[in-house]
Amino acid sequence: MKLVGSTTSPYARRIRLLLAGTPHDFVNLDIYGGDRDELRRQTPALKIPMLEDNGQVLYDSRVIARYLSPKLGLPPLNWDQENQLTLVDAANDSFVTLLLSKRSGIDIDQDSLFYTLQHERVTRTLNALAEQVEAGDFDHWNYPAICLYCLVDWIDFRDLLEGKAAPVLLAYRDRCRDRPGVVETDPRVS
Ligand SMILES: N[C@@H](CCC(=O)N[C@@H](CS)C(=O)NCC(=O)O)C(=O)O
Repeated sequence: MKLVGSTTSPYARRIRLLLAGTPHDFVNLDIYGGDRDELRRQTPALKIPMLEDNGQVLYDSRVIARYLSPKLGLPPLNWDQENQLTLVDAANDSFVTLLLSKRSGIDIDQDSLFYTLQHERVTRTLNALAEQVEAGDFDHWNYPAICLYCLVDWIDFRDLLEGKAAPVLLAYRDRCRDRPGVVETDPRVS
């Protein structure tokens, strides 16, 4: 099994955590720099993660997790867990958009429809996720919990985390420190 990703991608980290303890090759690409050609060879979507297993290629972390779950003996997600994943993905996608905009020299605090929508989405999704954390809905270390962990640790790593949800989410992140694979996949050290 070969996982193509990067050590900094929160989406690739989800799959690395899901695969903690399962033998696999991890290909670490610098997708915006020197490994762009390799990324082009791996996926026309030009996004990571990507998984290859016995000739089957899979794009998108959500699809990869669905493919891996039965192989790892995990139960399918219920509808509430699918919704948790959708909230995490919505926040993560908007944060990636904000970070790439910043790196492109765009003022992300400008009064424009596009950036107003991204800011509103990250605020509302993080608030909703923090409420669910407080209600105990992320207490079990399953795939949605892994994804929330990766989101929160990544937005902290990128200095993007602020607002009233931040203390609850950071406390959640800190409680997950001992989970399998978390230390080994820390983007600050790997
Ligand atoms: N929906 C995708 C999102 C993956 C994604 O956005 N990955 C980022 C890296 S963190 C990426 O490859 N970005 C490349 C780009 O946007 O050009 C998934 O869940 O796998």
